[in-house]
Amino acid sequence: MKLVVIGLGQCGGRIADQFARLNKRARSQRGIEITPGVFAVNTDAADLSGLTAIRSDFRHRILIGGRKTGGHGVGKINEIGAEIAKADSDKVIDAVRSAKRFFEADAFLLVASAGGGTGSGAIPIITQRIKERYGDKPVYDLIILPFEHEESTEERTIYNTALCVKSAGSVADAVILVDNQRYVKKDFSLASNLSRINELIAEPFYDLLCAGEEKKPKYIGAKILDAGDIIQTLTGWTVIGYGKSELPLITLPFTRKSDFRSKSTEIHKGIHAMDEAMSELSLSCNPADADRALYLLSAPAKEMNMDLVKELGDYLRGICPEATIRNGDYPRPRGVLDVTVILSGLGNVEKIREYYSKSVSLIPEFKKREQEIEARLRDLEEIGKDIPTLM
Ligand SMILES: Nc1nc2c(ncn2[C@@H]2O[C@H](COP(=O)(O)OP(=O)(O)OP(=O)(O)O)[C@@H](O)[C@H]2O)c(=O)[nH]1
Ligand SMILES: [Mg+2]
Repeated sequence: MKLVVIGLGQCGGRIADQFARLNKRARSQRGIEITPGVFAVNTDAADLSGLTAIRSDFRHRILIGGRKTGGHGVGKINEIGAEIAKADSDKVIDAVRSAKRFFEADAFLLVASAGGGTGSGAIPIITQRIKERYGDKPVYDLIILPFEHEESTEERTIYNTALCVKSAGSVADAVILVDNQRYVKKDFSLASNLSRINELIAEPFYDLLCAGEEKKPKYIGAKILDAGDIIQTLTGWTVIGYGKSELPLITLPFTRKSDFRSKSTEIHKGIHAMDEAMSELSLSCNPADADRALYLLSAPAKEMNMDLVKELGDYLRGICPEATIRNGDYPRPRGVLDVTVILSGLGNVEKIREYYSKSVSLIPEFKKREQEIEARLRDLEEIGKDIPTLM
Protein backbone atom coordinates (compact mmCIF):
# COMPACT_ATOMS: atom_id res chain seq x y z
CA MET A 1 0.00 0.00 0.00
CA LYS A 2 1.24 3.46 -0.85
CA LEU A 3 0.41 6.51 1.26
CA VAL A 4 0.79 10.23 0.70
CA VAL A 5 1.82 11.38 4.19
CA ILE A 6 1.19 14.93 5.42
CA GLY A 7 2.48 15.96 8.84
CA LEU A 8 0.86 19.02 10.44
CA GLY A 9 2.49 21.02 13.26
CA GLN A 10 5.66 20.00 15.07
CA CYS A 11 4.69 16.52 16.20
CA GLY A 12 2.99 15.70 12.89
CA GLY A 13 5.98 16.96 10.90
CA ARG A 14 8.43 14.87 12.88
CA ILE A 15 6.39 11.69 12.52
CA ALA A 16 5.96 12.37 8.77
CA ASP A 17 9.77 12.73 8.68
CA GLN A 18 9.95 9.25 10.22
CA PHE A 19 7.70 7.91 7.42
CA ALA A 20 10.09 9.47 4.87
CA ARG A 21 12.87 7.51 6.62
CA LEU A 22 10.83 4.29 6.44
CA ASN A 23 10.42 4.85 2.70
CA LYS A 24 14.18 5.22 2.26
CA ARG A 25 14.63 1.96 4.18
CA ALA A 26 12.01 0.19 2.01
CA ARG A 27 13.75 1.42 -1.11
CA SER A 28 17.24 0.42 -0.06
CA GLN A 29 16.43 -2.87 1.72
CA ARG A 30 13.51 -4.10 -0.36
CA GLY A 31 13.57 -2.10 -3.60
CA ILE A 32 10.02 -0.84 -3.09
CA GLU A 33 8.27 2.48 -2.56
CA ILE A 34 5.65 2.99 0.17
CA THR A 35 5.22 6.79 0.29
CA PRO A 36 5.08 8.53 -3.10
CA GLY A 37 4.97 11.92 -1.34
CA VAL A 38 5.78 13.11 2.21
CA PHE A 39 5.01 16.68 3.27
CA ALA A 40 5.26 18.79 6.42
CA VAL A 41 2.98 21.76 7.06
CA ASN A 42 3.57 24.23 9.89
CA THR A 43 3.09 27.80 11.07
CA ASP A 44 6.57 27.61 12.57
CA ALA A 45 9.54 28.00 10.20
CA ALA A 46 12.09 26.73 12.75
CA ASP A 47 10.21 23.45 13.20
CA LEU A 48 10.23 22.88 9.44
CA SER A 49 14.00 23.47 9.31
CA GLY A 50 14.55 20.84 12.02
CA LEU A 51 13.33 17.99 9.80
CA THR A 52 15.90 15.81 8.08
CA ALA A 53 14.32 13.24 5.71
CA ILE A 54 11.51 15.23 4.05
CA ARG A 55 12.72 17.11 0.98
CA SER A 56 13.68 20.63 1.95
CA ASP A 57 12.07 22.66 -0.86
CA PHE A 58 9.03 24.87 -0.14
CA ARG A 59 6.68 22.43 -1.88
CA HIS A 60 7.48 19.68 0.64
CA ARG A 61 7.96 21.85 3.74
CA ILE A 62 5.00 24.17 3.60
CA LEU A 63 4.84 27.29 5.80
CA ILE A 64 1.27 28.47 6.40
CA GLY A 65 -0.10 31.53 8.20
CA GLY A 66 3.21 33.34 7.76
CA ARG A 67 1.71 36.81 7.94
CA LYS A 68 -0.50 36.05 10.91
CA THR A 69 2.05 34.25 13.09
CA GLY A 70 5.33 35.69 11.81
CA GLY A 71 6.50 32.09 11.39
CA HIS A 72 6.31 31.35 15.13
CA GLY A 73 3.37 28.99 15.63
CA VAL A 74 -0.04 29.64 17.15
CA GLY A 75 0.81 29.11 20.82
CA LYS A 76 -1.49 26.15 21.47
CA ILE A 77 -4.73 27.85 20.39
CA ASN A 78 -6.09 25.31 17.96
CA GLU A 79 -8.98 27.53 16.80
CA ILE A 80 -6.28 29.79 15.27
CA GLY A 81 -4.59 26.72 13.73
CA ALA A 82 -7.92 25.84 12.11
CA GLU A 83 -8.47 29.41 10.82
CA ILE A 84 -5.01 29.51 9.25
CA ALA A 85 -5.51 26.08 7.66
CA LYS A 86 -8.80 27.28 6.14
CA ALA A 87 -7.11 30.32 4.64
CA ASP A 88 -4.02 28.47 3.35
CA SER A 89 -5.36 25.01 2.45
CA ASP A 90 -4.78 25.69 -1.28
CA LYS A 91 -1.04 25.77 -0.63
CA VAL A 92 -1.23 22.20 0.69
CA ILE A 93 -3.52 20.93 -2.07
CA ASP A 94 -1.31 22.47 -4.79
CA ALA A 95 1.85 20.97 -3.31
CA VAL A 96 0.29 17.50 -3.08
CA ARG A 97 -1.00 17.68 -6.63
CA SER A 98 2.41 18.61 -7.96
CA ALA A 99 4.10 15.54 -6.40
CA LYS A 100 5.37 13.50 -9.34
CA ARG A 101 4.06 10.08 -8.31
CA PHE A 102 0.95 11.27 -6.53
CA PHE A 103 -1.34 9.20 -8.79
CA GLU A 104 0.20 5.95 -7.40
CA ALA A 105 -1.06 6.59 -3.86
CA ASP A 106 -3.83 4.38 -2.47
CA ALA A 107 -4.74 6.75 0.38
CA PHE A 108 -3.70 9.79 2.42
CA LEU A 109 -2.31 9.68 5.94
CA LEU A 110 -2.45 12.97 7.85
CA VAL A 111 -0.53 13.18 11.13
CA ALA A 112 -0.78 15.65 14.04
CA SER A 113 -0.79 15.93 17.81
CA ALA A 114 -4.16 16.72 19.36
CA GLY A 115 -2.85 18.80 22.26
CA GLY A 116 -0.99 21.56 20.37
CA GLY A 117 -2.30 24.44 18.26
CA THR A 118 -1.26 24.22 14.62
CA GLY A 119 -1.52 20.49 13.88
CA SER A 120 -4.53 19.98 16.15
CA GLY A 121 -6.51 22.77 14.46
CA ALA A 122 -5.33 22.06 10.92
CA ILE A 123 -5.82 18.28 10.69
CA PRO A 124 -9.66 18.26 10.45
CA ILE A 125 -9.65 21.19 8.00
CA ILE A 126 -7.03 19.72 5.67
CA THR A 127 -8.71 16.29 5.89
CA GLN A 128 -11.95 17.85 4.72
CA ARG A 129 -10.31 19.80 1.87
CA ILE A 130 -8.48 16.71 0.61
CA LYS A 131 -11.67 14.67 0.73
CA GLU A 132 -13.52 17.33 -1.27
CA ARG A 133 -10.71 17.40 -3.80
CA TYR A 134 -9.80 13.70 -4.08
CA GLY A 135 -13.02 11.90 -3.25
CA ASP A 136 -11.78 8.57 -4.61
CA LYS A 137 -8.93 8.11 -2.12
CA PRO A 138 -9.56 7.48 1.59
CA VAL A 139 -8.08 9.91 4.12
CA TYR A 140 -6.80 8.56 7.44
CA ASP A 141 -5.80 10.73 10.40
CA LEU A 142 -3.05 9.56 12.76
CA ILE A 143 -3.61 11.55 15.95
CA ILE A 144 -1.16 11.68 18.86
CA LEU A 145 -2.73 12.15 22.30
CA PRO A 146 -0.84 14.13 24.98
CA PHE A 147 1.26 12.84 27.89
CA GLU A 148 -0.52 12.66 31.25
CA HIS A 149 1.63 15.42 32.78
CA GLU A 150 0.56 17.81 29.99
CA GLU A 151 -3.10 17.17 30.75
CA SER A 152 -2.67 17.86 34.44
CA THR A 153 -0.62 21.07 34.06
CA GLU A 154 -2.54 22.70 31.21
CA GLU A 155 -6.30 22.39 30.82
CA ARG A 156 -6.12 23.79 27.32
CA THR A 157 -4.45 20.49 26.31
CA ILE A 158 -7.58 18.53 27.19
CA TYR A 159 -9.86 21.01 25.45
CA ASN A 160 -7.69 21.05 22.29
CA THR A 161 -7.65 17.26 22.24
CA ALA A 162 -11.43 16.96 22.53
CA LEU A 163 -11.98 19.56 19.81
CA CYS A 164 -9.43 17.97 17.46
CA VAL A 165 -10.53 14.38 17.94
CA LYS A 166 -14.22 15.18 17.58
CA SER A 167 -13.68 17.24 14.42
CA ALA A 168 -11.30 14.73 12.80
CA GLY A 169 -13.68 11.88 13.64
CA SER A 170 -16.44 13.64 11.76
CA VAL A 171 -14.48 13.96 8.49
CA ALA A 172 -11.73 11.29 8.25
CA ASP A 173 -12.39 7.76 6.98
CA ALA A 174 -10.57 6.47 10.05
CA VAL A 175 -8.77 8.03 13.02
CA ILE A 176 -5.80 6.03 14.26
CA LEU A 177 -5.24 6.99 17.89
CA VAL A 178 -1.82 6.95 19.53
CA ASP A 179 -1.34 7.72 23.22
CA ASN A 180 2.08 9.28 23.93
CA GLN A 181 1.85 8.09 27.52
CA ARG A 182 1.93 4.42 26.40
CA TYR A 183 5.47 4.88 25.08
CA VAL A 184 7.02 6.49 28.12
CA LYS A 185 9.97 4.48 29.25
CA LYS A 186 11.50 5.84 32.43
CA ASP A 187 15.08 5.26 31.34
CA PHE A 188 15.05 7.58 28.30
CA SER A 189 15.90 11.29 28.42
CA LEU A 190 13.03 13.40 27.06
CA ALA A 191 14.70 14.60 23.83
CA SER A 192 15.82 11.18 22.71
CA ASN A 193 12.56 9.84 24.10
CA LEU A 194 10.46 11.82 21.59
CA SER A 195 12.43 10.64 18.59
CA ARG A 196 12.41 7.08 19.97
CA ILE A 197 8.64 7.37 20.49
CA ASN A 198 8.24 8.57 16.90
CA GLU A 199 10.15 5.52 15.66
CA LEU A 200 7.90 3.25 17.70
CA ILE A 201 4.78 5.00 16.37
CA ALA A 202 5.81 4.60 12.70
CA GLU A 203 7.37 1.12 12.90
CA PRO A 204 4.13 -0.96 12.78
CA PHE A 205 3.35 0.60 9.38
CA TYR A 206 6.54 -0.72 7.77
CA ASP A 207 5.63 -4.34 7.03
CA LEU A 208 1.97 -3.42 6.69
CA LEU A 209 2.72 -1.05 3.79
CA CYS A 210 5.51 -3.18 2.27
CA ALA A 211 3.61 -6.50 2.17
CA GLY A 212 1.35 -5.60 -0.75
CA GLU A 213 4.11 -3.81 -2.71
CA GLU A 214 6.62 -6.65 -2.64
CA LYS A 215 7.81 -7.77 -6.08
CA LYS A 216 10.31 -10.56 -5.38
CA PRO A 217 8.49 -13.91 -5.69
CA LYS A 218 10.20 -15.44 -2.63
CA TYR A 219 8.81 -12.65 -0.40
CA ILE A 220 5.25 -12.95 -1.62
CA GLY A 221 2.99 -14.61 0.92
CA ALA A 222 0.42 -17.37 0.53
CA LYS A 223 -2.20 -14.79 1.50
CA ILE A 224 -1.02 -11.33 0.46
CA LEU A 225 -2.22 -8.43 2.54
CA ASP A 226 -2.76 -5.60 0.08
CA ALA A 227 -4.18 -2.08 0.03
CA GLY A 228 -7.70 -3.47 -0.48
CA ASP A 229 -7.57 -5.44 2.81
CA ILE A 230 -6.28 -2.43 4.73
CA ILE A 231 -8.87 -0.06 3.22
CA GLN A 232 -11.66 -2.54 3.99
CA THR A 233 -10.46 -2.73 7.59
CA LEU A 234 -9.89 0.94 8.42
CA THR A 235 -13.00 2.75 9.60
CA GLY A 236 -13.79 5.05 12.53
CA TRP A 237 -11.75 4.85 15.76
CA THR A 238 -8.72 2.66 15.23
CA VAL A 239 -5.66 1.41 17.13
CA ILE A 240 -2.54 -0.37 15.92
CA GLY A 241 -0.10 -2.73 17.63
CA TYR A 242 3.11 -4.56 16.89
CA GLY A 243 4.97 -7.39 18.58
CA LYS A 244 7.85 -9.67 17.81
CA SER A 245 9.64 -12.85 18.79
CA GLU A 246 13.36 -13.18 18.09
CA LEU A 247 14.20 -16.32 16.12
CA PRO A 248 17.58 -18.04 16.16
CA LEU A 249 19.60 -16.97 13.12
CA ILE A 250 20.51 -20.55 12.26
CA THR A 251 18.42 -23.66 12.66
CA LEU A 252 20.32 -26.35 14.52
CA PRO A 253 20.79 -29.46 12.37
CA PHE A 254 19.08 -31.75 14.88
CA THR A 255 15.77 -29.82 15.00
CA ARG A 256 13.95 -31.10 11.95
CA LYS A 257 11.09 -28.89 10.73
CA SER A 258 8.67 -31.77 10.66
CA ASP A 259 9.28 -32.44 14.33
CA PHE A 260 6.07 -31.72 16.29
CA ARG A 261 8.15 -29.96 18.98
CA SER A 262 9.55 -27.41 16.55
CA LYS A 263 6.08 -26.78 15.14
CA SER A 264 4.69 -26.05 18.58
CA THR A 265 7.66 -23.75 19.28
CA GLU A 266 6.74 -21.73 16.20
CA ILE A 267 3.15 -21.45 17.34
CA HIS A 268 4.37 -20.42 20.76
CA LYS A 269 6.52 -17.68 19.23
CA GLY A 270 3.64 -16.50 17.06
CA ILE A 271 1.32 -16.27 20.04
CA HIS A 272 4.02 -14.47 22.02
CA ALA A 273 4.35 -11.84 19.24
CA MET A 274 0.56 -11.45 18.98
CA ASP A 275 0.33 -11.11 22.77
CA GLU A 276 2.92 -8.35 22.71
CA ALA A 277 1.10 -6.56 19.84
CA MET A 278 -2.16 -6.64 21.82
CA SER A 279 -0.60 -5.47 25.07
CA GLU A 280 1.26 -2.65 23.31
CA LEU A 281 -1.65 -1.26 21.29
CA SER A 282 -1.21 2.43 20.45
CA LEU A 283 -4.06 3.25 22.85
CA SER A 284 -5.51 1.02 25.52
CA CYS A 285 -8.99 -0.14 24.56
CA ASN A 286 -11.28 -3.12 24.84
CA PRO A 287 -10.69 -5.34 21.76
CA ALA A 288 -14.22 -6.69 22.11
CA ASP A 289 -15.45 -3.26 20.92
CA ALA A 290 -13.79 -3.73 17.50
CA ASP A 291 -15.98 -4.20 14.45
CA ARG A 292 -13.03 -5.03 12.18
CA ALA A 293 -9.57 -6.43 12.76
CA LEU A 294 -6.53 -7.35 10.75
CA TYR A 295 -3.27 -9.17 11.45
CA LEU A 296 -0.13 -9.56 9.42
CA LEU A 297 2.42 -12.25 10.22
CA SER A 298 5.97 -11.63 8.95
CA ALA A 299 8.55 -14.38 9.37
CA PRO A 300 10.98 -16.54 7.43
CA ALA A 301 8.94 -18.69 5.03
CA LYS A 302 10.05 -21.90 6.71
CA GLU A 303 8.86 -20.66 10.12
CA MET A 304 5.33 -20.06 8.87
CA ASN A 305 2.77 -22.82 8.57
CA MET A 306 -0.99 -23.03 8.29
CA ASP A 307 -1.37 -24.07 11.93
CA LEU A 308 0.39 -20.92 13.06
CA VAL A 309 -1.78 -18.66 10.88
CA LYS A 310 -4.88 -20.47 12.14
CA GLU A 311 -3.81 -20.26 15.80
CA LEU A 312 -3.29 -16.50 15.48
CA GLY A 313 -6.72 -16.15 13.86
CA ASP A 314 -8.32 -18.17 16.67
CA TYR A 315 -6.55 -16.07 19.27
CA LEU A 316 -7.86 -12.84 17.73
CA ARG A 317 -11.35 -14.30 17.30
CA GLY A 318 -11.35 -15.10 21.01
CA ILE A 319 -10.78 -11.49 22.03
CA CYS A 320 -12.66 -9.74 19.20
CA PRO A 321 -15.73 -11.97 18.92
CA GLU A 322 -17.77 -9.51 16.86
CA ALA A 323 -15.09 -8.42 14.39
CA THR A 324 -14.63 -9.22 10.71
CA ILE A 325 -11.02 -10.42 10.69
CA ARG A 326 -8.64 -10.12 7.73
CA ASN A 327 -5.11 -11.48 7.61
CA GLY A 328 -1.99 -11.97 5.56
CA ASP A 329 1.51 -13.45 5.71
CA TYR A 330 4.73 -11.84 4.57
CA PRO A 331 7.79 -14.07 4.18
CA ARG A 332 11.01 -12.37 5.31
CA PRO A 333 14.62 -13.52 4.99
CA ARG A 334 15.49 -14.42 8.61
CA GLY A 335 15.84 -13.22 12.17
CA VAL A 336 12.44 -12.27 13.57
CA LEU A 337 8.84 -13.31 13.58
CA ASP A 338 6.56 -10.34 14.00
CA VAL A 339 2.87 -9.61 14.12
CA THR A 340 1.11 -6.34 13.27
CA VAL A 341 -2.48 -5.90 14.45
CA ILE A 342 -5.13 -3.31 13.62
CA LEU A 343 -8.40 -3.03 15.55
CA SER A 344 -10.87 -0.73 13.84
CA GLY A 345 -14.45 0.49 13.98
CA LEU A 346 -14.20 0.62 17.79
CA GLY A 347 -17.65 1.25 19.23
CA ASN A 348 -16.32 2.69 22.46
CA VAL A 349 -13.04 4.40 23.39
CA GLU A 350 -12.81 5.17 27.09
CA LYS A 351 -10.05 7.77 26.67
CA ILE A 352 -12.12 9.85 24.21
CA ARG A 353 -15.09 9.63 26.49
CA GLU A 354 -12.91 11.14 29.26
CA TYR A 355 -11.67 13.99 27.04
CA TYR A 356 -15.22 14.84 26.02
CA SER A 357 -16.65 14.85 29.51
CA LYS A 358 -13.75 16.84 31.01
CA SER A 359 -13.96 19.40 28.17
CA VAL A 360 -17.66 19.97 28.61
CA SER A 361 -17.01 21.14 32.14
CA LEU A 362 -14.11 23.34 30.95
CA ILE A 363 -16.13 25.29 28.37
CA PRO A 364 -17.84 27.70 30.86
CA GLU A 365 -14.47 28.30 32.54
CA PHE A 366 -12.80 29.23 29.20
CA LYS A 367 -15.76 31.48 28.28
CA LYS A 368 -15.50 33.25 31.64
CA ARG A 369 -11.74 33.78 31.21
CA GLU A 370 -12.25 35.15 27.70
CA GLN A 371 -14.87 37.62 28.96
CA GLU A 372 -12.57 38.73 31.79
CA ILE A 373 -9.72 39.39 29.36
CA GLU A 374 -12.03 41.37 27.04
CA ALA A 375 -13.34 43.41 29.97
CA ARG A 376 -9.79 44.23 31.11
CA LEU A 377 -8.83 45.30 27.58
CA ARG A 378 -11.90 47.56 27.40
CA ASP A 379 -10.88 49.09 30.73
CA LEU A 380 -7.39 49.77 29.45
CA GLU A 381 -8.73 51.40 26.29
CA GLU A 382 -11.04 53.55 28.37
CA ILE A 383 -8.17 54.85 30.51
CA GLY A 384 -6.07 55.72 27.42
CA LYS A 385 -8.85 57.19 25.32
CA ASP A 386 -7.58 60.81 25.58
CA ILE A 387 -4.02 59.97 24.48
CA PRO A 388 -3.38 60.78 20.77
CA THR A 389 -1.99 58.00 18.54
CA LEU A 390 0.82 57.95 15.98
CA MET A 391 -1.26 56.08 13.40
N1 LIG B 1 5.16 11.63 19.94
C1 LIG B 1 5.49 12.92 19.83
N2 LIG B 1 4.76 13.87 20.43
C2 LIG B 1 5.14 15.16 20.27
C3 LIG B 1 6.26 15.54 19.49
N3 LIG B 1 6.37 16.89 19.52
C4 LIG B 1 5.35 17.34 20.28
N4 LIG B 1 4.58 16.31 20.73
C5 LIG B 1 3.34 16.40 21.51
O1 LIG B 1 2.48 17.27 20.79
C6 LIG B 1 1.78 18.16 21.67
C7 LIG B 1 2.18 19.57 21.32
O2 LIG B 1 1.88 19.81 19.98
P1 LIG B 1 2.88 20.32 18.86
O3 LIG B 1 2.83 19.32 17.75
O4 LIG B 1 4.21 20.66 19.43
O5 LIG B 1 2.13 21.66 18.46
P2 LIG B 1 1.95 22.33 17.05
O6 LIG B 1 0.99 21.56 16.23
O7 LIG B 1 3.30 22.59 16.46
O8 LIG B 1 1.20 23.71 17.45
P3 LIG B 1 1.76 25.08 18.08
O9 LIG B 1 3.22 24.90 18.37
O10 LIG B 1 0.93 25.28 19.31
O11 LIG B 1 1.50 26.09 17.03
C8 LIG B 1 2.17 17.73 23.04
O12 LIG B 1 1.20 16.82 23.53
C9 LIG B 1 3.52 17.05 22.85
O13 LIG B 1 3.78 16.10 23.84
C10 LIG B 1 7.02 14.49 18.86
O14 LIG B 1 8.01 14.70 18.16
N5 LIG B 1 6.58 13.21 19.06
MG1 LIG C 1 4.66 24.23 16.94
